[in-house]
Amino acid sequence: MSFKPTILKLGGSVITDKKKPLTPNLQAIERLANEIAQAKVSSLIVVHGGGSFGHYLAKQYNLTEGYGDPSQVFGFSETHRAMTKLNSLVMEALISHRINAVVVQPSSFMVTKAGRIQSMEKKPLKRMLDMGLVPVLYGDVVLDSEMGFAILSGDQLVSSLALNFAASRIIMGGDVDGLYTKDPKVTKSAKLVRRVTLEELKAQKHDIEGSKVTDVTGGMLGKVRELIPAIEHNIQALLVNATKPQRVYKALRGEKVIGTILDRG
Ligand code: IP8
Repeated sequence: MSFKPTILKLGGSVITDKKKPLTPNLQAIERLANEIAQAKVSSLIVVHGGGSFGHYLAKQYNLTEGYGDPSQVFGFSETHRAMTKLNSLVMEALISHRINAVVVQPSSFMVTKAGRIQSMEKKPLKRMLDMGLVPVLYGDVVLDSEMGFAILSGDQLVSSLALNFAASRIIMGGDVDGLYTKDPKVTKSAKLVRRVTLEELKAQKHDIEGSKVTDVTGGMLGKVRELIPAIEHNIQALLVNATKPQRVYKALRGEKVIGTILDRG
């Protein structure tokens, strides 16, 4: 029996210290692994971001514009290696909580064209889900048919996986409670918006500025924009603050939780 999967994104800003290069937040990783285990979701795909691992190196080697000179090829290797290091910490935590997690490396089964996912091999992932495995993917450097290579954000992955595997819902665990009327890190009076419709999202009605720290894939603005195709297909997305204990757990359980729901309206 197969269920429609839930797609959970663990933001790089949650599982790493984004201000310190190559620094994981082990406490957060451990807590989130525990929340995922406790929630006992029947079908789940986990995607995590790059934080101070992938973004730091992608910026250092200027990888966002694609292949420019041979020195960047080593940058590809280093950036990918950094992501596998972060991923192995996430995997350790998930496995220690007896989650049937299995790594699926995006660069090995996906190709992009001008930075957008062009093709992917779907069969292994489909079979993993049928088997009750929890595929764990991450933002990665991937081969690109026009640019040589590209940075594939976890957010684009989430949206594409949701569409390709007919997800029941998307849960985005970030470092803010959701979307605000203004940037909450700058404006104290900013108010959390509990629900945003597709129309409002497209009109950019609320404050969804890009993040201020190193993020080569566009921060909050990039995140919500990427979700539009999935929301158009009636897949609801919920933004929650994964730095706060129990929010991801409640979201996975379908319980009432502080956050922003994005839906077709
Ligand atoms: O943190 C980016 O993934 P994101 C991954 O989900 C790299 O945007 C390699 C920078």
